[in-house]
Amino acid sequence: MHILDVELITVRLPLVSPFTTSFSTQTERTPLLVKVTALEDGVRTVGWGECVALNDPVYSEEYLDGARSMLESYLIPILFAAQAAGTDITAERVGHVLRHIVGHRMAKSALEMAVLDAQLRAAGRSFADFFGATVDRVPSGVSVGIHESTAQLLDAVGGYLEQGYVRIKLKIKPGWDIEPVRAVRERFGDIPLQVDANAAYTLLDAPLLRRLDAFDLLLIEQPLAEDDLRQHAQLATLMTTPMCLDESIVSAARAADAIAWGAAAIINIKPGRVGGYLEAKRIHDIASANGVAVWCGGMLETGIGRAANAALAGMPGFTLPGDISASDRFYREDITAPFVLDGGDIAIPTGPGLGVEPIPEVLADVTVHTVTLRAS
Ligand code: OSB
Ligand code: MG
Repeated sequence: MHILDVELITVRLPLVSPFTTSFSTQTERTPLLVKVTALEDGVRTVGWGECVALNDPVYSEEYLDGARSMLESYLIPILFAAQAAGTDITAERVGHVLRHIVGHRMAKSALEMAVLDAQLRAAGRSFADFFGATVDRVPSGVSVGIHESTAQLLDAVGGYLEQGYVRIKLKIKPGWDIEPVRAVRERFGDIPLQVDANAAYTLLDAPLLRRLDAFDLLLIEQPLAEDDLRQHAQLATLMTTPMCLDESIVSAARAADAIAWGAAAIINIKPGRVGGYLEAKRIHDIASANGVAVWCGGMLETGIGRAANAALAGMPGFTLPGDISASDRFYREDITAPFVLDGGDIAIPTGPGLGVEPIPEVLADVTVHTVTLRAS
């Protein structure tokens, strides 16, 4: 494929309600879209990527302005230079071409995703087909933020259950853990329930965290810091609740280590966090080979990222419901045709590439910044 230009489109979308985690409260989302225009056998093709970096470096070290700068100053010029030197650009080659840039996985992921979309659209092939998805719909879970009171939390959870979400994930932090979990269990009984601490605890909190074992949770996600693989392994021996890692799993190599060391019984796969959909697929394969369940996490994606995540989650190792909720979980109006809940499931798009694209008028309305880089 020959890339003609890459557009970096920053959009701003208000959230339907504030989303609070142990690290921040978000009231809006500012995703960075990557639009690649290319020629495949002389025919024009367009591909879309979505960068999941948050505005601030509070979930990982990446952040919106840094990711945009990285793409603009390094990743896209490096890709153009490789192309000028004779490399036929394919998604499979993007990671290799960018290998000398350390880190910046969310930025790399967005560029690789856009190239993959362009390439699959040109081939008339869907993301689901590319991943080898074995289902046409995926069960939908919802991530429920920290609320100001237990009563408000119970209202929110009740609303999601009424809409048909098949699994509830509660965000927890010190001071908002045992009691909200107990309250949700008492009110809603035996629902599939899990918690996510976003690295808010230390191993010294083990006695407190062990009290969560009483609530028969599906898993506890990332209780300790990103770098604490050994300490997660130790905590796992102290708790019966299965240990799931999110922030810690930044690559297939790290996933292999976490599994070998007993730090992860379950893995949350987020393509942006691990550097792209190809690396995400490798983590799925490693986990499956080791009998470790995976599920697809979320980063409040627009319909662009949501489409790709749904396709990925169609792979057979994704045996737990993901954080792939309907568009209206976060947005009144998505930039693509909305993803909707259907009997607790989200349908995987079937068209070429992502199978969805931004609606031009909607995109124009929410775009706050655009920059275009052209191949020489
Ligand atoms: O830890 O899974 C997380 C959102 C932003 C950053 C980190 C996380 C989350 C979520 C939301 O839990 C998942 C979603 O997109 O529905
Ligand atoms: Mg998480």
